[in-house]
Amino acid sequence: MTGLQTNQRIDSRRLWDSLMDMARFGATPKGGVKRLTLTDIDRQGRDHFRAHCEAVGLTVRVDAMGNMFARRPGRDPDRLPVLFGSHLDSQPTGGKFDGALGVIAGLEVMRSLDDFGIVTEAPLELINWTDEEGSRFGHSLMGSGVWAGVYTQDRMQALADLDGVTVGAALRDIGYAGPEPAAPFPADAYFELHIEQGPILEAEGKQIGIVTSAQAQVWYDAVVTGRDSHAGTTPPAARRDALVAAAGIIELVDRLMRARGEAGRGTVGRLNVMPNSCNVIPGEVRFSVEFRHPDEAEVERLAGQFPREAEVIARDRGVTLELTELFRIPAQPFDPGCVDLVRQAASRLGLSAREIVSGAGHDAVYVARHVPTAMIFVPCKDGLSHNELESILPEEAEAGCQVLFEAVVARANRAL
Ligand code: HGY
Ligand code: MN
Ligand code: MN
Repeated sequence: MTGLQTNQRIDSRRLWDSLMDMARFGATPKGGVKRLTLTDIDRQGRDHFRAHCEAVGLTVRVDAMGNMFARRPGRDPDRLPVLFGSHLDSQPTGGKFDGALGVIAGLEVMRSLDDFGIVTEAPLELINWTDEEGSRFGHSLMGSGVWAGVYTQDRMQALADLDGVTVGAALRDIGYAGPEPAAPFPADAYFELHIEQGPILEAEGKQIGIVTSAQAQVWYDAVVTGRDSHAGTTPPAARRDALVAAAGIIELVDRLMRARGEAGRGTVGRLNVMPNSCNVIPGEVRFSVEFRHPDEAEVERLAGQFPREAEVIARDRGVTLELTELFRIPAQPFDPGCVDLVRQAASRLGLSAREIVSGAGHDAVYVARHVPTAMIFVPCKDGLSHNELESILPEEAEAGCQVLFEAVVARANRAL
């Protein structure tokens, strides 16, 4: 059956119930989720996802980075698979829908294909990418980044959390260090449904975001080293206060962001003070820094300006700064053919839509280096995400899932 009549609708009630089901794993009192990657809670969510994939006959593979691939055979086994999915890991104070929407909607696509007795020409693979968020080990897009060959498996598996647990050990502990190498394999396309995580679609009353590209970003790990000393006895001239110096660098991040107007993005999200004692002048402060911008040239300029000016602040404060660039992601355009399938699906369904650039990073950004890729956005309330109050409406989940369904089926049944 080529293409899809729009009267074949996904089951929105089943979709919503499955989203609420997944939200039980790591549920927080404020209505969000804390499902940090490779924790036992993440394992429970993964096992739950695997069980529901296998319940509809999908074959689940796991690669060496814990990426999960749930495969549905196509009529023609020689055709390249159409991939779709997202991530099940969350921020520490995350929402129910960041990542989970794309994975659970993908499961709904598979279930609906069974309901309609559709066997697509190409095989399909639903994916759960490991550690998209980066909040536990300080490095986002980890699973898809190794799969795409952007990061080496060894370097990523050696990363440790604040308790010294490495990625490799955590993968083994939860039983998701898979036998398959985490490496790109030939595929026909990749689609990712995700909440916008920003205010644009809601403000404009649009139901679907046709994502044309994702903005550039650069992340750093910063360590400022001064000297621990007694808060009561150390006079100003003798102080080498790592926290005061860090405060100056954090203010610099904000200043460089604001100098770029509404499109500027600069954040220090994580900070650790040592020894973190009330009456000790901090000797060491470690913190994260990230900048983003739709114009890649701006990120390049920031990558030159920020280290230079941060070094001056450190020197003036008599401390040392060790700044490690963790990664730099160029702006990533998506595949026009796949983007057009999203546009056509939204139009066929009579959904209001607009093109949009993704402010957030997504696994799709790395998959796009190997596979024609597109993303579908739906609005979220107040544009809020990475917050336990993150919320969407059932009809918004339904609209996004229906567009995903149509784009995937159209691509998997296209004439080659
Ligand atoms: O950081 C990001 O852009 C993604 O939401 N993890
Ligand atoms: Mn996400
Ligand atoms: Mn996120």
